[in-house]
Amino acid sequence: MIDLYYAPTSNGQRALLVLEESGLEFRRHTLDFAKGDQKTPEFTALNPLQAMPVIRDDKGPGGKPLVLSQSIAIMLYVAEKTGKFVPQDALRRAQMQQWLMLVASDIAMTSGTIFQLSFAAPEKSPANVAFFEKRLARYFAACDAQLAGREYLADELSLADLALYPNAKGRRAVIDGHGPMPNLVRWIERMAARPAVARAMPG
Ligand SMILES: N[C@@H](CCC(=O)N[C@@H](CS)C(=O)NCC(=O)O)C(=O)O
Repeated sequence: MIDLYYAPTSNGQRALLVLEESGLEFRRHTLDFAKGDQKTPEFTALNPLQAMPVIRDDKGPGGKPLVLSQSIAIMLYVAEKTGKFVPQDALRRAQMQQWLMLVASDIAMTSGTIFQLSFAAPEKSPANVAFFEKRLARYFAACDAQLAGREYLADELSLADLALYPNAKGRRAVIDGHGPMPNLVRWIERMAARPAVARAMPG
């Protein structure tokens, strides 16, 4: 059994999505940040960074328990455990890795920076928020171009799609405000229609 420690942010949703799509059995434990669930000694023992998502798999490699943080690491682990979401074909696999890394290093970071600048930073600056929104829109435009004539980023559903979806759904205003990005919008609708995606991220 896998225990998922989760909160409904794009990082948490990424881990939830891959687990829902995988068909693996798991239990979801939702953390309440306002109550400080992420700072308890029990949770800190799972992740000293006091951040979710975290999974604990009681049947990890070698049959031993495994505790893992970092949403993309969790996605890669679930993919390896199930043999899903990584294309067999070498070309598709290389493309999947490129788009997965774009999400991991650029899209998630830029989206997170917009959140920090809007809500957490000591000085608020609409101009800085607009600067990072424009940067994020460039990444989304690249995804839109890749999705022209394709159903998924690497032609078949892969980790790249599951990683991107929470950021694309959560930043829909950036996509619409800097569009049109018709291929990306159709992809969002296609993803939303998948039963596992709808279970993980309803509405
Ligand atoms: N790079 C990490 C980021 C994890 C992260 O920053 N999680 C945040 C929420 S998105 C968190 O748990 N923050 C705890 C807090 O705000 O106290 C990942 O991909 O999992």
